[in-house]
Amino acid sequence: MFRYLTAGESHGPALVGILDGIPSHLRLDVGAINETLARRQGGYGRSPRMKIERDEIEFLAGVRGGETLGSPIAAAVRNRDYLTPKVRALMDPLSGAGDPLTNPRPGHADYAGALKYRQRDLRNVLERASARETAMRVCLGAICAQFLSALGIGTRSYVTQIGDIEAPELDDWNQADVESSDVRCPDRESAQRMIDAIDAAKSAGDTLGGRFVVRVDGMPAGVGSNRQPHERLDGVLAGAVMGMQTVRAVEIGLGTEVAATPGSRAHDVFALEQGNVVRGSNRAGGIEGGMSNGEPLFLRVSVKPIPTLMRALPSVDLHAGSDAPATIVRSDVCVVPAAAIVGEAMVRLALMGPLLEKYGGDSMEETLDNYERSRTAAASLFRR
Ligand code: EPS
Repeated sequence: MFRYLTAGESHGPALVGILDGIPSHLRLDVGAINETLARRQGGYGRSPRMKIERDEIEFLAGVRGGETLGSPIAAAVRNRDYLTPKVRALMDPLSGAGDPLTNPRPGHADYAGALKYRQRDLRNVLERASARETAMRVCLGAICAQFLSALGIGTRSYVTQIGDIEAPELDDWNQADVESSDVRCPDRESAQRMIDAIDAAKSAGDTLGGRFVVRVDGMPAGVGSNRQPHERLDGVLAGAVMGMQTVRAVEIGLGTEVAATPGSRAHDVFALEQGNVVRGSNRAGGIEGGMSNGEPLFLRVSVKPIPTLMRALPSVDLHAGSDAPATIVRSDVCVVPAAAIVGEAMVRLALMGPLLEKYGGDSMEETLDNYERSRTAAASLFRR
């Protein structure tokens, strides 16, 4: 069974993660993992914290000589901020202490978490709710990317909207244009308008949400299942992506547009091209009946503006029992470009279970043998 866990406070010593179920003999490219971590740290509108951190993976278990052993993989990403005496005094696991944070931010985990864990200091909630935790998801997702790549599966994303600035939505795009954009948007004109919008929000003490899309190429047909609700690939993907901080909606293929689209224009017709079955479009986003259908997977993800506003929203001081503005902590203006990288990671992590369930294998050799056999059998199923 494939599974993963993360732990770590935003200003604690480190983020750690465990990946269980990755077959043995997967050769790991550490440079590529660190590159992915750096991509998440970029993006216009991030907090000054990003100048402090330089995220790098440290393997603690499950890897030897650059290859997975088949045992659980444990990894860490250290928090450099923790090395400053002030942060250490606040967060040291044994002696950490400081004035409590008492004014919850509307839209944040602060208040609900305080009630749930009986915490009178909101810091004890916000440390784990922080987007910092996504660094470890990206780290684990980058390991999974190398497994997926061995199966010919690639995942990429771009930003289609920041605030009310929308870029044209493309089915496919040149990833180099995304990587060279500070807002991860390949349309230069829209990208500039997004940057201007972030600047304006920053001056106003406000924050901005937005939207990004994720595309998965090389996805074989028949992954996921129509047997049970929890096995449906669309549900598995949407659940994983909704599990990100800030995400409020996940759409697949046509998404919410499907409600207003008649059946004659909502589906992907079949045709034959030189004897092969082809589809006229990909409105289903690569998933029919909860199973991948061999077309690229296509997800659209909407994220909210983050709840820490420099012009603080009205709140209350829970200790004093009086009206007070929400707590202000060092924060981002817009996290959408970084969220797109986290979205890629969540999709990678979410695909691992269904893929390993279908192809199995304790070593990469075994998994790839099963994969090849399955693909060959599928290709010849209707051949005459
Ligand atoms: C975050 C607040 C900021 C961000 C942080 C998410 O952190 P700090 O309070 O230390 O300035 O920088 O994001 C990260 C540290 C990261 O690695 O993405 C928040 O409150 O969610």
